[in-house]
Amino acid sequence: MNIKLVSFLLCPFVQRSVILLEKKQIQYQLEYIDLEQPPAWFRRLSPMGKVPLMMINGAVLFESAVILDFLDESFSPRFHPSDNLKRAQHKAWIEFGSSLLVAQHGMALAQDKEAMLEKKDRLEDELRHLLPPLEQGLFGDAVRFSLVDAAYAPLFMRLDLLARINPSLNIQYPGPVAEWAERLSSLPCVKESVVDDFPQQYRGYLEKKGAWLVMADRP
Ligand SMILES: N[C@@H](CCC(=O)N[C@@H](CS)C(=O)NCC(=O)O)C(=O)O
Repeated sequence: MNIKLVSFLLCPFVQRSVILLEKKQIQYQLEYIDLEQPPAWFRRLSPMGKVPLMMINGAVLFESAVILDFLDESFSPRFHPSDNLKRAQHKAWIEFGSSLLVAQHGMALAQDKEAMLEKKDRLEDELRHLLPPLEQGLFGDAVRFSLVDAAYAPLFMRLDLLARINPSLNIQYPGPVAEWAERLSSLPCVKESVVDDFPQQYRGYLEKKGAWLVMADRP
């Protein structure tokens, strides 16, 4: 199969696919585009104008959760549970993870301290929803990788980076969420899923957008 993934350098939704491609050791090409000035071919192929866009032998796929499903069904080993109900639960939590990514992005780009703190409080509340499934061992563990892992690792990577950029952020994770975040960040497929200078690129993006979290320490 000839697989090409179209990406924006910092996109967490694309990163989900990259994590799975790396985990399954699938050959692929990655093409970065400028989302602010997308090429005409991209606008033609991407109905919602969003990345990730995946081309498989010329056929087009979009939406990160759909791409994860396709890769999982097409290349072994399978990481989605074989049980129908558990698989549906995993898909539901991946959807929740997408809403957390949107919330994290909003917090990261907040233009003033008040807005940032308000978004941070909301995100912390939402993160607490992860406690019951984690305590029930629904998502897998150190030996069982899951697509939920691939879907959430980009979130925790960005939260970790933000906390390094501005230690006052100090996000409060419930214990099992903190353990999960740490486990995901140590996985080779996660480490290899971003460019080497990702922290600098991410910071540069936040600076360009005037995010309070990076501008706060400026005179
Ligand atoms: N629901 C989509 C979200 C993808 C998404 O929001 N991608 C962002 C980049 S990280 C994008 O392409 N934004 C361009 C736009 O909204 O115009 C998915 O899961 O793939």
